[in-house]
Amino acid sequence: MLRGWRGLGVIRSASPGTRFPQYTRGYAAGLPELTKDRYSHVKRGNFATLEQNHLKFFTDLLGENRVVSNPSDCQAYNVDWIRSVRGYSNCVLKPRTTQEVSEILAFCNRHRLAVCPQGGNTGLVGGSVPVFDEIIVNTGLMNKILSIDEISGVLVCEAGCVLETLDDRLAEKDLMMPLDLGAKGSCHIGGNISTNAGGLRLLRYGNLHGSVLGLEAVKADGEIMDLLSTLKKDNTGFHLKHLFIGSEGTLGLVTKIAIQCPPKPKATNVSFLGLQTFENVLETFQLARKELGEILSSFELIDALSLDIVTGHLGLKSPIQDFPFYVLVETQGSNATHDEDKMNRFLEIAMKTGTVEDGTVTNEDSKIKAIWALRESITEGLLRDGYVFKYDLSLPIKEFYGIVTEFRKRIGEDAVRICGYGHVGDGNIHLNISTKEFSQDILKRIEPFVYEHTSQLRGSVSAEHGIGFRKPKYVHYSKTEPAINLMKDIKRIMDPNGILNPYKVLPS
Ligand code: FAD
Ligand code: 2HG
Ligand code: ZN
Repeated sequence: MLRGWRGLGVIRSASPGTRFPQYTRGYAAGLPELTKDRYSHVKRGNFATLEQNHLKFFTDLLGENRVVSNPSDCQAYNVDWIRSVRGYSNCVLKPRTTQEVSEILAFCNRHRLAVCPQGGNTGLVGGSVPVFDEIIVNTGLMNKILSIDEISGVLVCEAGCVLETLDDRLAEKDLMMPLDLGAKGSCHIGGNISTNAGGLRLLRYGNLHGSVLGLEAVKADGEIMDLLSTLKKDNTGFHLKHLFIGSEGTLGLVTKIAIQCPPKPKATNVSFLGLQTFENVLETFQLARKELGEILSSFELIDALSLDIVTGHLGLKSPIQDFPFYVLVETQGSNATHDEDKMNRFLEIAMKTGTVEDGTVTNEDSKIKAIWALRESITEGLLRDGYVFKYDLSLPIKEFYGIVTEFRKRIGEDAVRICGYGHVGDGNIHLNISTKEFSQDILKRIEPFVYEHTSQLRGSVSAEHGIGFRKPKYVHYSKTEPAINLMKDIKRIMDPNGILNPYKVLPS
């Protein structure tokens, strides 16, 4: 029989939504090599170099406090959260209004100064920091909530609002954000939209192309595109907002957002289950879809070596004994009794048929948070291994885990750890290969094989994290040449001087 809650003990550190010490992390653990040295084949574009008169324009516009130009103060904005890339920009700008963003971009465009838009800097593909000396436009001070319509559930806010803050404010009105991710305490909604972030409940609430009703963005030449509709239906020509969703700051800087928010669920149940094989995981997923139907809000996989990261490095405790695989199954609904009945029936069948061997289930807030921490803290814990090679793949569900075993064969003991976790419900696995430090040799043994393999299975080389700096040359594994050419044409029209996030997303 399924066991109740037990053995969790005190949860230390890393609760969901912990605000990451992003601007100090790099120093404590050592700075990565400069990107220009590690990836020396990438050449700086023909952009201007920052001069005193440029800085004077920015300080006249923003005031001294919102222009960071001291190299040591700029350092933290130059390093990405997983310490994989590092630029050397000596200019970080912190606009407060769309008008200021517009004037910054118009000036940069006129003077051929390259720009790197930056939100919470939690991106995992090296897109959020400069490659060379691009000017960083950080949206941290554009953090006002403009309106929450309690009847329609529409939130309108500025791009720099932190995801968790938005969720907290919506909760006061019995609403919630339609997306959730482990970085919620630091990432900005503008960053989420620019990466089309997926997260932990996409299975239930869909992706941002569906929930974003409108947005405002500033083009490379400073022109403001007011697409901030709050209408659910608006078929007046091309749906331009979609160009900014997931284009990772290469087509414009997103400044405001209107987003459809679902009601906050009245009942949440979370179970954490232990399984022997990946086949058992698939059977359990199929059962969950059948038995939990519309209330299934998450179905997440954690393999043994992934759980070991959070129990080992972060001191979190697993509520069940050791297994090769674990799944976290969540329901969200409006009727506690109905939802609990469904969850219990699902668990009974899973235990009876033997697909699940042990598990725990809870509807208590603190315990739900503790279980989620096991899943959400993996990314953070992995950094303690050393350097992490990250792959975020969409694969046919049956082949989902094979890539992890394949790499265990290929790399074996030369890695500290090769593990897989992710969003089974969305067919999206996170393959992570950690090593003591960055190694070109290991990189060559992983890439391009990992992408070739994904492409052969007709998967996607970037399911939800984006392309950023590290993957442009692999886009062709998931997109045809005509599609890539059309993307390049769109980029040329919207940013003819190529100043917005150069070296990212599009292959050269
Ligand atoms: P940044 O990292 O600052 O920027 C990301 C990209 O967007 C960059 O290319 C940047 O130039 C661009 N950008 C940022 N703001 C703007 C703007 N206003 N206008 C135009 N371009 C902009 N991602 C997922 O999809 N699912 C997950 O489950 C998930 N979990 C994560 C868990 C952890 C612990 C961490 C560290 C990261 C996770 N991520 C996940 C990745 C990351 O959090 C998301 O990509 C997030 O959406 C990035 O938001 P950000 O504000 O930090 O953006
Ligand atoms: C998650 O699902 C994130 O936790 C991060 O997308 C994945 O660390 C990763 O590889
Ligand atoms: Zn993910």
